[in-house]
Amino acid sequence: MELAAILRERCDKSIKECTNEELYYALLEMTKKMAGQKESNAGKRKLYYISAEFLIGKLLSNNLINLGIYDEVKQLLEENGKSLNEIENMEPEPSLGNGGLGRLAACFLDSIATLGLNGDGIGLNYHYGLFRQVFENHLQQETPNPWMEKESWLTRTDTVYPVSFGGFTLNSRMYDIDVTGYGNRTTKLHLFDVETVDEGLVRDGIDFDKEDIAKNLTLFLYPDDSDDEGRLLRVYQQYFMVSSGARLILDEAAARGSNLHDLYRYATIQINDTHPTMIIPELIRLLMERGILMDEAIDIVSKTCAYTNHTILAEALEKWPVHYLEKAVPQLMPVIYELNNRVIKKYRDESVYIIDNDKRVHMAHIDIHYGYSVNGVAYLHTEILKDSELNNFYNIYPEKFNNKTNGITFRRWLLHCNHRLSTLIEELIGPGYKKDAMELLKLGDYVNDEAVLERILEVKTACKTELADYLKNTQGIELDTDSIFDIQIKRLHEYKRQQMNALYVISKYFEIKEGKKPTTPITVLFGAKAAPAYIIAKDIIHLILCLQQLINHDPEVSPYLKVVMVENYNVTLAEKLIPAADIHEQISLASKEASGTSNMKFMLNGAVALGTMDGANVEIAELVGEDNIYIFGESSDEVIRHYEKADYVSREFYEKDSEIKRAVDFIVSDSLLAIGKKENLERLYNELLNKDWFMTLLDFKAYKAEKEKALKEYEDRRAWAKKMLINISKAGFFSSDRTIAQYNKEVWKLD
Ligand code: 26Q
Repeated sequence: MELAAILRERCDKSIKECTNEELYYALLEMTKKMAGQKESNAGKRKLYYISAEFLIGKLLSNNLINLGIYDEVKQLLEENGKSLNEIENMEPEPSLGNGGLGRLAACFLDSIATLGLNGDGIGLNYHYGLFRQVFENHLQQETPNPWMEKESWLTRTDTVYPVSFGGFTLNSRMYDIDVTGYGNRTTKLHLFDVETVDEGLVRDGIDFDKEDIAKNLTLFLYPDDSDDEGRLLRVYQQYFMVSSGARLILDEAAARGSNLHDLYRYATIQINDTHPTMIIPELIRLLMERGILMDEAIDIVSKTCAYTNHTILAEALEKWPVHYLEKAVPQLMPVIYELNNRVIKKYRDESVYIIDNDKRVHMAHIDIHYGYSVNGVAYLHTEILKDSELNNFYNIYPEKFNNKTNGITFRRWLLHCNHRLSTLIEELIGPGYKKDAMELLKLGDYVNDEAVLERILEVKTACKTELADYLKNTQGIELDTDSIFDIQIKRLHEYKRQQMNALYVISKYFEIKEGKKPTTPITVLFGAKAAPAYIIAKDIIHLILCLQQLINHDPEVSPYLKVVMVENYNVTLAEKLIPAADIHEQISLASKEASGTSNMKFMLNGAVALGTMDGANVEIAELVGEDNIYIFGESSDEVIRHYEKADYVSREFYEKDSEIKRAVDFIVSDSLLAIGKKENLERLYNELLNKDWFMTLLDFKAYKAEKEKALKEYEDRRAWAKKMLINISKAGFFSSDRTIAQYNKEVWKLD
């Protein structure tokens, strides 16, 4: 084994004598070498998946699995008294994404590599990524998350491009991460970085000088907030990424034989949400610089770029003021004005213009007019885009619209995070499901097999114990592994309605106080980061942490109910939490969650969903059938009607229902005010009572009733195990291999 040789070279020690840290770096070196020796995917036409976020997570285990040497390495280490798990703890998690969109991009790269497609990722190399979350006085604080150590998965390349902004130019250097495919070749993730970045710029927490672009451009990933001074920096980041990416794409296409007039035969670019949209005007500009006339340049680029939409929340659709772009990227403005003029000449409907009357540039409009494909990320989401949010565009370009329901890579979200379950599955149906996820359907043969159901339950219990040990060691949190693990993990956003779950906890607390005790104890687990400038989201975290303090220290209640909010929820924690879940909460207000992807991960790991008919929950419900999922709440059609008529008044629900009133009032009760901050709790209380934009109180009663049903049905362990098995067996559709194969067949058409 190569590892021993690497260790001799690095520190002249045997495996036994090495520290976990030394072993981690040696394994990193070995894995990088092996990935580097694998052939890259090839072909004439190449896909570039461009994204401001790639939430790749830790890479060591995943790479060992994909290279087919995981078991061998684990065993070798064990023979020498070492644990791969502990070595993994040495690896910092690169947090180059906010949440779903960034994690999706990472799953897609895994599937592109696995399917052997000719495609690479293009993004930015943020030095601190997304902030690290710490809790102080029951409040979220943000600190930097340094992840690039002296050695990392990054390989510095010699590719450097000058990128010009209004008034100055920065050098962009490309760093590569090899993405290993499962038993196949590799692709690359290209991350661009400024040479002049200065980590010394960071002051308190994650505060830094936002003006000094040369020093700060790739310091942090922007959280999805509305922090104004940061917005301009985000434009600089975006342009830096797309300009570097566009140069790379043109160079590579030319090297493969393109004369640029036929660029679309050599390259196709998937634009991940609007963040990389400026690649459209940038490519047009670069083609014109190379002698191609405007008309033709627009035509070429329009045949090269495709756009994925991930949201219907109006506030999340990017609209940049013209004066931002004039200042940061003046060279793009003539192109953007021309693109807009062509739209104005052709269409009278102002809602499809690129620049609006308030002089804001609608990035999605550029993508839709000047790209060849527009897709949503789940069936319902795409239908809503076509029928309402983007209906005016759908009427113009019906042929461009298509759906690509999201997926997840089973290598990370089953093989890596849940060895027990993947081993059991392999024992039952063989290894074929690892390459063809639909083979999981074969598990259907076992739904009435007592012995198998028993073993599924044993696996779950073992995962719960493992999570409990991990949280005890890392966060000092105690879990009762005999309790029902009810888990909600996702970014904190009002539309995802963590506040509804918190209100449930309050009402359960009352019941227990009044002597109505649950048969099996319940642990409600949360994990969520809030954008630093998102005040109400931070108030919701505050409420949950205050409830945790109150309930877990109340001897009357805590034997039956516990609330746990894990600190710094990230990919690593998700990998521990998901296998341990009994129930997972997917409770967004119907129509608001484009897809969700944790719902798919939980399902694959044998948890049962409690959710609304939103995003991909709709497809999950259809696959597993109503006995194997808990659905509640108003439909997306009804919700959309409420918004149109503006007829939802939260106060009415509060006044007419004493249970709701009591739960909401508890937010500002003496018990909670003794623990938390008056200002925060009162603000949240007022928000729920006077606004409640995402209709928490509307669905609360139905939510509570359905959750009680789930908790009751959990008691029949055999019936529950059957639900678990059915969820696992139907999860194959949500493999990102399926999603990527569909993108390729219907959009990219790589040869
Ligand atoms: C925009 C402007 C300025 C600053 C930040 C942003 C910004 C950053 C991140 C806007 C949006 C995001 C992230 C969005 C996201 O993660 N969307 C999720 O995408 C998943 C993958 O498709 C879906 O499953 C989720 O439903 C969707 O919420």
